[in-house]
Amino acid sequence: MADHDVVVIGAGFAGLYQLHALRELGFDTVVFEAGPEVGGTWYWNRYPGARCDIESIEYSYSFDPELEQEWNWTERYAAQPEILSYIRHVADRHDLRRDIRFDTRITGLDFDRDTGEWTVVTETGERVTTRFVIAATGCLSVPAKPRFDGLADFTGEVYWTWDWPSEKVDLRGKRVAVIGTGSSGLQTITAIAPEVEHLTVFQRTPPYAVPAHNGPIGPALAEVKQRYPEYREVSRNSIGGAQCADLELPFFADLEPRAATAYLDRRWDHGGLCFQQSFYDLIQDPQANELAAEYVRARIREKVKDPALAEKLTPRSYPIAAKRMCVDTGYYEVYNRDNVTLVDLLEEPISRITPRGIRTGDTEREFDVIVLATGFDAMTGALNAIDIRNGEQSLARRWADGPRTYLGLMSAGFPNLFTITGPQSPAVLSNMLTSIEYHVEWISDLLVHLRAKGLNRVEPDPAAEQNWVDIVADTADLTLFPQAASWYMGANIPGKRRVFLPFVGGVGVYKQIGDGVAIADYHGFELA
Ligand code: NA7
Repeated sequence: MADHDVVVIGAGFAGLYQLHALRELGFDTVVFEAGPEVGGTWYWNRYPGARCDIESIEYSYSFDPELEQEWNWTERYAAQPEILSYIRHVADRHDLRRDIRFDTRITGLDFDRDTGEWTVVTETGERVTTRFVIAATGCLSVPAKPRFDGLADFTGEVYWTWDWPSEKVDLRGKRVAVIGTGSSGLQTITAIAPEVEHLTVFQRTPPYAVPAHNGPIGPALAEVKQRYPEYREVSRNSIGGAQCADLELPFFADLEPRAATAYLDRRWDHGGLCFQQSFYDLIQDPQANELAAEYVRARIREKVKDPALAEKLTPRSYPIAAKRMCVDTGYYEVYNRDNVTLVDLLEEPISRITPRGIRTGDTEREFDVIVLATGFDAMTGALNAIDIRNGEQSLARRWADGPRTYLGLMSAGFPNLFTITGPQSPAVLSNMLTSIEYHVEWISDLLVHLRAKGLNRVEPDPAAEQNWVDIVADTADLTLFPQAASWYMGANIPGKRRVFLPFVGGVGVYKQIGDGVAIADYHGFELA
């Protein structure tokens, strides 16, 4: 008999809700968490300025109506400390910590076909058996760690945004370099520019950033609290798992040019990632996309006083939204400061890091601090970091040419192993909270179904899995996403096979498919 019914890996938003849900359903469940505290992404990514790019009203659990009512977000977009307090509050409120083993990294999973049990192996070699494993390991939890020659010889301080120290880092009076201009880099740059002596930003690819228009949350929260159930229902059936207030979603071809620009104005004024939903087909129609891209480029020229600098900050090499867009709180304005310099790595690539600073070509710039904001091995990184085996084969090997899943939930040949917001589900293209809750509830329902039928094994039928792999690839090919070298494509990791990782169809469509599969007696899954 196995030690547990279910082992959950990770105590972030996904793992915590999965623990709570299964405990309520009477499953003996234990969570293993590598870190010393709950929070996952929001525990580790505590760099200055770290903030969610989904609105607080949406970036929260919906499963607990009392929690919805009692928690008061202070800002329209919550900062990392507030999100972490929220997660801690949820852990306390539901007494979750007693079933979480902290500081315990899982390094191996092995399925025994004879016993039908998984053996879970920890970093220290401890072995635990379980009937089911649920990987709540996060989509952006394993850092990319690009190689910079000489980094180990740098005599100043080095910080990675994903592993920022818990104690305050004093950057006042220091010469600071930031490498990377994705969301993490942008937020760090915006936060630290006013306090450092000099900031030098090393940019490889300029992002498209839209303003957050962040501020106190105001009466919006109280208003939504009065109709949270209906509000959440709309989000669950939307494209991105979040709403853009009452803004409509027109097809670009239906709009006169002036009307199209008016939509972009409205979205820009509203703020945030809703900008990429200015048109229903913004990521499909090249003309729609170019109009939106050109709109952002014009705004950059307005914000940055030096035209040559504005041009360097202007993205031109890929469609807007084909890489994750950034939501900024004064990013471009930072470059009007006297203490900020931009180094365009396309003109002068980094040749090495020296003991005193960073060398590009013949130029060596000296720094006291280097901050690396260089991204993550997205979606598959955390799963491939665990040696997952089914007796004969490893999951990493099976996924060498790209992930193979059915609905992003399970992989054929690896029974009783689920992934929450796994590759080939909407995940990173959506409000993660909406997608997490859907998966947690879908998996919980399936475990209840198995228990009720006296069954103990589930895995995808290989044909259903192949069909899903094809659907994910074919739908991505209908969009402009594959035109960017993004982490959605695995392009930021040397040697990683370039396939589009998330499902582009939207959370509403995905929910219809997932619900339909469940209603049809888990069609495409083999239950035994
Ligand atoms: P991102 O979005 O992957 O950004 C990483 C940045 O680091 C990006 O600008 C990269 O440039 C840059 N980078 C990566 N490797 C290098 C090297 N070797 N040299 C120079 N520059 C490099 O990660 P974030 O952490 O900012 O954001 C991740 C998600 O977190 C975000 O989308 C939100 O969902 C929250 P590149 O574009 O590859 O040229």
